[in-house]
Parts: sequence; C-alpha cells; structure tokens
Amino acid sequence: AFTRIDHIGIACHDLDATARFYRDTYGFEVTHTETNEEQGVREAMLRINGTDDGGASYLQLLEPIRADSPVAKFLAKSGEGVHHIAFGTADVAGAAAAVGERGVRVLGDPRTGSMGSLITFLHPKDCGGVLTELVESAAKPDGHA
Ligand code: CMX
Ligand code: CO
Repeated sequence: AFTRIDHIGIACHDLDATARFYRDTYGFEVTHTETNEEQGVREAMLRINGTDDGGASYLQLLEPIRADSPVAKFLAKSGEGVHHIAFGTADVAGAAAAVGERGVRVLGDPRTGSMGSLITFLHPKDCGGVLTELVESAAKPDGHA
C-alpha cells in the first residue's frame, strides 16, 4: 500500500541557490544533504511535515554531478523543474512487484536513496509522463530508526 507522498524531486543547476529560494520564499529549511554517486546527484532534503507512519514529506532538490546522469539529461532536455514524485510505502519491493504485475516497467531492484531509504523508479512512459519513485523510509512506525 502507498500511504503518503514521501517527496517531490526538483531538478536544478545550482543546489545552494535553489535551497535559498525555498528558504527565503517559504521558510523551508534544508534538513539533510547528501551525494548519491549511484544516482549521479547532490541532493538537499527540505522537510515539509511529519506523517503518522514515522516518515515525513520533503522537497528533494537535485543537482547533477555527472553529465550522463538522469538529472543532467533531464536538465539538458527540459530545463529546471519538477523531475519526479515519490510515494511512501512500508514495503518497496512488494509494492514494486504489485505495480509491475499491472504492466508498469519497474526500473531495477530497490537501491539506496536519501537518508538510508530504499527506492526504486517506475518508467514515466508507463505513468502518464510522470517519473514515479517508490520509497521505503528508514524510519519505522514506532518512531525509531
Ligand atoms: N519525467 C518525465 N519524463 C521523462 C523524465 C522525467 N523525469 N525523464 C525522461 N523522461 C522522458 C523523456 O522526455 C523521453 O521522452 P520522449 O521519448 O518522448 O522524448 C523518455 O522519457 C526517455 O528519456 P531519455 O532522456 O532518453 O532518458 P532515458 O530513457 O535514458 O532515461 C529514465 C529515462 C526515466 C529511464 C531515467 O531517467 C531513469 O532511470 N530515472 C530513474 C533514476 C533517476 O531519475 N535518478 C535521479 C533521482 C534520484 C533520487 O530521486 O534519489
Ligand atoms: Co527522489
């Protein structure tokens, strides 16, 4: 089951400038930054609100670290903007298998995402043009990591 919006991913050229925009305009603070070599991004997570399953909802700002990464390709083609949406689930492998049975292409086995989460992606061409990520948060419902 999908229980919440985990994050909205936003592609940008300049992570620090984009984070400043969200702070100055809305008061959203960066609560976490990391580099994910496998995904080819430097990212900032801006926590918007907590959720009752122990997770939270975020904006995820993404700056490419390699020209051949998905976010770099997206920026070259479409420019800055919304890159993907991510739904939270307690079981990413099970959720991906269930969606895959409906004919949606699942882009690989679960791998490491932000803050120790497990993530996988669904092909945008099978999702009405929306690149969709599935996230199993490292936070558990009892509030402990
Ligand atoms: N949203 C909607 N459509 C997208 C898209 C996006 N973010 N990225 C690509 N597409 C579309 C393209 O516009 C293109 O459409 P047309 O054929 O109509 O021109 C089509 O998908 C193919 O795009 P491409 O540029 O040729 O790129 P690839 O096929 O090589 O890769 C995808 C597309 C989705 C398979 C690849 O981007 C991917 O594997 N993404 C998942 C990983 C990822 O995005 N990681 C970064 C985020 C990390 C994180 O969130 O933690
Ligand atoms: Co994401």
